[in-house]
Amino acid sequence: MKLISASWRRLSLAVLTILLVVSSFAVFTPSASAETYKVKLGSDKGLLVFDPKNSTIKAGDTIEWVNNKVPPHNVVFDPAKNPSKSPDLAKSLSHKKLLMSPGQKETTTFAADAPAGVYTFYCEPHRGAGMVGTITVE
Ligand SMILES: [Cu+2]
Repeated sequence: MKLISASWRRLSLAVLTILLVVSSFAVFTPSASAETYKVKLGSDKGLLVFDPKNSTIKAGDTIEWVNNKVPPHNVVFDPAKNPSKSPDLAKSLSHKKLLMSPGQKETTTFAADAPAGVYTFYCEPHRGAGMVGTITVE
C-alpha cells in the first residue's frame, strides 16, 4: 500500500511537471508573432537577382529590403500579380524610389488581413534581366 501511494505521488508529480512545461510554452510562445524576413537586392556575387528570390511568409510579417550589389534597385509589386489583382494593394507594398547605395533599407509590412497567395515583384531597372521575385503569403 505504501509502495502504491509513493508511485502515485511520483506519477502525479510528473504529470504536474509536464503540465507546467506545456503551459509555460503557451505563455512564452505568442501564436501571432510577426517575423521579419530579409531580401537582398542584388546577390553577394553581383548577380541581378533578389536573394532569396522567393519567400514564404504569414500575413502580418515584414520584408526588409537591403540594397546590396550592382545598384540602383527598387521594389515594385506587379498590380496584376497579387491575390486580389489590386493595383492599390501593389502600390502600397512597393518602393518605387531607386536605392543608389549599398546598405540602404526599405521595409514592406503585409497587413494582418493581407489576402493569402502569391505576390510578384520586380526591380524596374533590371526587370528585363530577370530581377523578379515572389512573396507567398500563407
Ligand atoms: Cu535591380
